Formats: sequence, structure tokens, C-alpha cells
Amino acid sequence: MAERPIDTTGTDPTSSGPERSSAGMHGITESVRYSMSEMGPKRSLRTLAAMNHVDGFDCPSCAWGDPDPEHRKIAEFCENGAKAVAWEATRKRVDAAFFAEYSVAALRERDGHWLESQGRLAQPMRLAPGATHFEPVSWQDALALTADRLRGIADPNRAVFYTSGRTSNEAAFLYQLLARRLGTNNLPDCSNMCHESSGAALTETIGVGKGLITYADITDHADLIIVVGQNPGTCHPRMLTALEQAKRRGARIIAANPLPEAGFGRFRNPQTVRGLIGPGTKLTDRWLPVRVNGDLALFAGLNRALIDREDAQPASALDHDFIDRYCDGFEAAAAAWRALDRSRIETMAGLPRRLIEDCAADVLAADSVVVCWAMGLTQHRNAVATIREIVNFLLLRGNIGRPGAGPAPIRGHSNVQGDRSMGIWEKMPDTFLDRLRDEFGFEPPRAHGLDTVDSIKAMRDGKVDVFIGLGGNFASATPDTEVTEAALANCDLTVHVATKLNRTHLCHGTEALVLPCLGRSERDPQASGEQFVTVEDTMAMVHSSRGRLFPGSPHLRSEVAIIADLAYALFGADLGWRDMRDDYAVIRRHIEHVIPGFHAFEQRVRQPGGFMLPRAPRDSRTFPTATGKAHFTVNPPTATEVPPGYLLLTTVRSHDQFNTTVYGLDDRYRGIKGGRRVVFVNGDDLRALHLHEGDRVDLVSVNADGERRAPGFRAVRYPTPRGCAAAYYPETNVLVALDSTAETSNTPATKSIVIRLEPSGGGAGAPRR
Ligand SMILES: Nc1nc2c(c(=O)[nH]1)N[C@H]1C(S)=C(S)[C@@H](COP(=O)(O)OP(=O)(O)OC[C@H]3O[C@@H](n4cnc5c(=O)[nH]c(N)nc54)[C@H](O)[C@@H]3O)O[C@H]1N2
Ligand SMILES: Nc1nc2c(c(=O)[nH]1)N[C@H]1C(S)=C(S)[C@@H](COP(=O)(O)OP(=O)(O)OC[C@H]3O[C@@H](n4cnc5c(=O)[nH]c(N)nc54)[C@H](O)[C@@H]3O)O[C@H]1N2
Ligand SMILES: [Mo]
Repeated sequence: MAERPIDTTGTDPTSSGPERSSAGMHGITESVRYSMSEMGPKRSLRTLAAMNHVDGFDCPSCAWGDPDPEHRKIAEFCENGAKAVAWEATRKRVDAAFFAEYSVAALRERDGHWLESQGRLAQPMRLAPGATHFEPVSWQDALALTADRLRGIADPNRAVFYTSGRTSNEAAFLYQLLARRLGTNNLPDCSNMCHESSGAALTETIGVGKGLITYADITDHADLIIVVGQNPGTCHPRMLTALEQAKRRGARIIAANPLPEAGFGRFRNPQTVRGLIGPGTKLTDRWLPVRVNGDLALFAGLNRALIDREDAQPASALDHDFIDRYCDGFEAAAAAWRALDRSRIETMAGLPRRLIEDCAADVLAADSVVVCWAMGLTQHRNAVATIREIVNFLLLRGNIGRPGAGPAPIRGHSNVQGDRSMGIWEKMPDTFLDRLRDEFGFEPPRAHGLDTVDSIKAMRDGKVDVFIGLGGNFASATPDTEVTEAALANCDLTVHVATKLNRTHLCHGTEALVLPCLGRSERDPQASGEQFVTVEDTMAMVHSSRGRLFPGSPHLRSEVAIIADLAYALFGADLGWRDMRDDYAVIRRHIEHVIPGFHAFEQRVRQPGGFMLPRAPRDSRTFPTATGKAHFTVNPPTATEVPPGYLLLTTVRSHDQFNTTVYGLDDRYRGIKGGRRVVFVNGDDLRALHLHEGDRVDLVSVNADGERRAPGFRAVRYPTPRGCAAAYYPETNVLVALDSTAETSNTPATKSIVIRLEPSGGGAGAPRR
């Protein structure tokens, strides 16, 4: 990668339209090119060979699961996993000399891509009150200072403990223990912005907030797999391998997505010779170009079609045995579907009746159906209702609790699901808190804490003194960027445990610390010997992860050690913090006692491939809801209203980024090169707005409290549904008002932003085709 600062404003991006196939040789050459540039040849080989293997480390990218140990390939990684590891294992360093050279003000002028490209954080740094530069600080002083400030706050709820989903189970468990020992449930995490809507809908309807499928459900069992609001080609590339296997044994695949993503076209599996030289496998049988936020209407329409069929021909469409035995609320839901106005549904979904009916026919022909989804569903005002409607859809035909069937929210960060299992949540149930009390002998706080959006509001309003971030990039990932940055600056102390420098570290409180930690790929020696950690993937498989590389700097500490030493500085020896630091098996023993499903944790996690956590609805069709039944719910279809002349903007990831980490400025699958400030718009909409491809436009969002502007985007003609547009995150987060969140889950509605396009001041011109 070039050493010069790269301008992510993307002044001259080029566009060549969407790709029709994914992966193949190109995927391999990209992995190799990026790995070599960051790590050199020897380190690249050593690192990539250890990824996702039984005695290696878990890929730090997405949460997709692994095949059985005996079915793993020599190279069990994808292009984007390779990038994530190379990014972590880079040889470049951000050390004291770097911070002496650049003032905080100078660093704030740089974009996120440049900041992270400078290399790994190499030593603890402190920004003194009023200082212009970060300066080196010893670990001891850094942790003593943090403990001192935490002790000084008038109320423990004036501290906030944020987590990003890369944190291991062991570190996460320790971190929530520290927060609760201090007396607060203020444990916001990236999940609040991610699958919170899925968790809320699933817990309410089936009693368990996780997906219910296994790897084999996709590869071996499902007759029909519906992928909604998810872009696996970029975000879960190894899922394509599993879908290809499903396809080869005759499963059907339907994709519902406003964009014709390359992952839905032909897949050339880079792990097989056939995939490298052949034409590849066509993955999807049907693509539903649903309008942005049209999914609630789509599933309501499907459910209506199933009911109509049943009414016309009893016992032909529904699984009445299942409904009678395991569910309640069916009659009310059925009455609501019968009363639906079908033409309204079709308008909301943006899909003709024929397409919805064809899709329903696929469903009727399938004995088992899996529905996979990701952020395309969760980040809308009505997200929870949409996912409840998907549960209805599955319940109607008994597609829960048997092979090849079930809901499959595909999780994002590699351990975001595990972090939740460990208690990283602002509203853990009393049963968990009781067990924590019994295990450790202190009374955890019961009042619910702050989630991500409410933490921003509390900081904005001067109600938070100390903000601690265990990974992540809070300022860039959250909505209302200006408000959030100012909110962080309102704190007395901001502390970040991180691997790379990012924007959040520069939106500091009066005083600030940046503490560098080990990454997944690195060895972690402690007093009792070299440690491993554990993670949970999206299929609820818990397995171990052991780094292989020597740490990037002698000053790096593990997340576990940092939290344990901070806790010791705060509370002394009380809960055995140092024993937990010295031997992570001690933490696992506590986890075993506190968290259901972790019995014999230490033995079982040492088995190749690990073990699967129980999920009652899947395992025994037991639904741990208030009534003991799965609930049908009534979800009147809604869709975001868009006034004439406005567009509905969704925000997406490019192929060259992991959340706020931007590896490069291309988005190969969507044909974009050399820039990120582009907005994808339907050609007819461009014409109606009197705009041309390549025009420079500002995106202006309209909110109850006024307008917000993201300047200087290039208009790109793209086959989006009429009235719908797309642009990259996080550049678009300035447009999202803090109050624009999903009902119930409070997840920022970052995928339904009502905008208008205004010509920018600067010169227009078509991007080079
Ligand atoms: N390479 C890479 N991998 C990643 C990440 C990354 O940034 N880069 N991030 C990780 C994380 S934390 C997460 S949560 C996941 C995210 O994984 P995804 O959710 O797949 O990622 P997004 O880019 O947010 O894309 C959402 C998809 O939904 C579609 N979409 C947008 N709006 C709508 C809508 O209203 N309805 C429907 N049906 N579809 C819609 C978009 O066109 C896009 O294809 O990926 C994880 N893996
Ligand atoms: N508009 C819009 N906004 C969104 C989304 C969207 O689709 N659209 N998606 C949302 C979603 S799904 C998510 S998950 C959030 C992501 O929110 P976050 O999880 O907060 O953000 P990341 O970009 O994943 O965090 C990257 C930083 O993590 C640190 N890091 C990386 N590895 C490690 C590690 O091993 N340990 C530690 N301690 N630190 C590490 C690095 O310093 C890096 O800069 O963003 C959300 N925001
Ligand atoms: Mo996520």
C-alpha cells in the first residue's frame, strides 16, 4: 500500500457498473497482493495458514461459521479475511515518535483510512489536559489514572463501557464483571447498531435471541434458502462456499435485495480448481429487487399468499400440527393477513404480485426453509416488525426446530454473538445477574444501563465522566457524527483499548488514553503459559483461538490483562482478578458456572471444532417465552415515506472495508475504483432530478430537528429500484439524526435515510467508464 496519504474524498472515482460474478482468481490475487504489501512473504504464509484451523486463530473478520474440522481446506479463509489479518499483522508501527510528529489537531485533519494505514499502535499514550500531543505513559500510570478517575465519579452510572465485537469471550466476561462490580450496566456495544433488532424480535417471538441454524442446515439440509438484506459476497464470503454446496445438491436460493450484488451471480470458488478455471456456479434462482425498507411488505405479502392458498385448499400450505402444538396468536395474525390491501403491499415492496406469488410457490415446494438476513433488515425504523414477520413466515410451515429450517440472522463481527452470551448487554436478565452474584459474592446493579444511542445522549448532556472503549470506532460507527464527536469531548476521561489509531481516539475527553492491545493473530503468554481465547460464531459454535505471531511490540498487552489489571487497581484482590489474568482457564471456570450451556467448558472447547451451545427452539421445539409457546404477531406493513423529489438512501459496505476500517478505495463488485464518495442512483431518477452520471452532489437529509448535509458525492447510475439510492458507511453517518432509530431495539435507522440531492458547488463531469 502507498505510504502517501490517500484522499478518501475520492475526488475522481470511476464507475463501470455491477459485476456478475464473485471471487475466483481475482479474489486470490487480491488476498496475496494485500497480505504481501502489509506483512511480507514469510509472515503472510505463516499467518494465513493458521487461520480458521483447529489449532490456529479465528479469523478476525466476520462471524460466519466453519465446516467440520475434517472438511476444512488448506486455505480456510476468504479475500476479506486475508485483508483483515494482514491489516492486523502489518509491520508498520504507530509509536511515540509518530505521536511526537503529529499533533492531535493535525491527526484530526486526516481521514480514517490514512489513520489506520499508519500501522499498529505500539505503546500506551496519554493526552494530558490542554496538551496538543499524545505522550508515552507507562502501563502502571495509565491504569492507575483510569482507576483513580473511576473511583472519583459520584455515581457509577457516570461511566460508560463500550465493546466492539472482536473481543474474546474471556475478555468480554471480565469486562462486564468490572463494570457491574463498579455498579453500572452501562455496557453499550456494536450489537446495538447491528443485530439488536434481530435479538429483540426473536426473543419476543420464540424466546431466544439467536439464530437457530447449523452449518449443515445450509450445506446439507435446506430445500430453500432465502437471503434477505445481506451481501455475503463481500461481508461473509465463505458463506458462498456453503451456498454453492447447497446448490450442488439441488437447493433453491432466493435473494431479496435492492442491489444486484455480485455474490448472487456466478460464484467461482477460489478454493477449488473448478472454481478458478470454470464458469462458476450460478447461486441464485430468483432475485427480488425489493425497495429499500420494503421487506416487511414483502413478507406480509408472502404470508398472505400462504394463507390464501390454505383458504383455497385446506391442509395444503400450513403446518397445522406445529401451529396448534407450539404456537399462539395464529388466528389474529391470519385475520390481519386476510384483511391486507394487496396492491398497497406491492407498492411498498416495489414488487409485482407475480413475483411475490412465484416466490410463494417456491416456498410451498420446499420441505425446509432457512431465512438468512443481515443489516439490510435490522437498520430501519420498523426493523423489529420486519423480523417478527419473518418469524411468522417460518412458523406458518413449521420451519423451526428441524433440520434445514429456521431463522438465521448472520452476525457481523467475529465474536459479537459471544460477547452477548458473556453478558455484554445493558439489560441482561435477572437470572444472569443472580448467577453472577452467587459466583462472585457481590450484588450487581439491576437498573438497565445505557445502549449506544442513549450513551451518546448522556454524554452530550454532560451525564458521563468516563468513557472506555474496548475496541471499535465509536465516533465513526454511530449516527449523527458531529453530535457524537462533541459528546465524547464532553467526558473528563476517554480511554481506548485498540490495535489501530482511529477517529474516535482523536475525539477525546479533557484527558485521554490510547492503550495498545494484542490482536487475534498474536501469541499471548501469561504467568501460567501461553493462552488461548474462545469465540462463538453465528451458528452458536464455541471454539478456541490461539495466535501464532510474535506480538507487534513488546509493550502490547492482552485485552484480558488490561482489564484485569485495571480491575485490580480499582478493587484490589477481591474477585481474584490476577488469577484470571494469569490463567484464562480460571475465567472459563467462572463462565461455566454463570452461563448456561458452558458445562465442561474447558474440556469441550479443547476438542477439535469446539462445541455447540444449546438453543431450545431448535433442539426440542421448546419456546422459553412467557406462555411457553412461539408467538404469531400482527405487524401492519409500513415503509418509510419519501416525499416527491426525495430518495430513500441505504448505507452499505464496500468490498474494500471492514466497518469503519477502510482497506482501500475500490469496490470491485460494484465497479467503483478510486473513491468512496459516490451515490448509486437509478438512471430514471437521475433524469427526473435533472442530474447526470458523474455530477457532484451533496446529500441532504431532512429530520425533525433540521437538515444535515454530506457534501461532494459523485452520482453513479446504478440499477437500484426507483426512488432508492445507496452510499457507503461511515461517510453517510453525518446524515442520521440521533433520534432516528428502530422501534424497540433503538438501533440507528442507518438504512432508511430520506435525502435529496443538491448539486455541489464544485465542477461536474462524468466518471470515466
Ligand atoms: N468485508 C467485510 N465483511 C464484513 C463487514 C465489513 O464491513 N466488511 N462487516 C461485518 C459486520 S459488523 C456486519 S454487521 C456484517 C454486515 O453484512 P451485510 O449486512 O451484508 O452488509 P451491508 O453492506 O450493511 O449490506 C447490507 C445488504 O443489504 C442490502 N440492503 C440495503 N438496504 C436494504 C433493504 O432495505 N432491504 C433489503 N432487502 N436489502 C437491503 C444492501 O444492498 C446490501 O447488499 O458484515 C460483517 N462482515
Ligand atoms: N451508516 C451505517 N452505520 C453503521 C452500520 C451501517 O451499516 N451503516 N453498521 C453498524 C454495525 S453493523 C456495526 S457492527 C458498527 C461497527 O462499530 P465498531 O465495532 O465500533 O467499529 P469497527 O469499525 O469494527 O472498529 C474498528 C476499530 O477496532 C479496533 N480493533 C480492531 N481489532 C481489535 C482488537 O482485536 N482488539 C481491540 N481492542 N480493538 C480492535 C481498531 O482500532 C479499529 O480501528 O457500525 C455500525 N454503523
Ligand atoms: Mo455489525
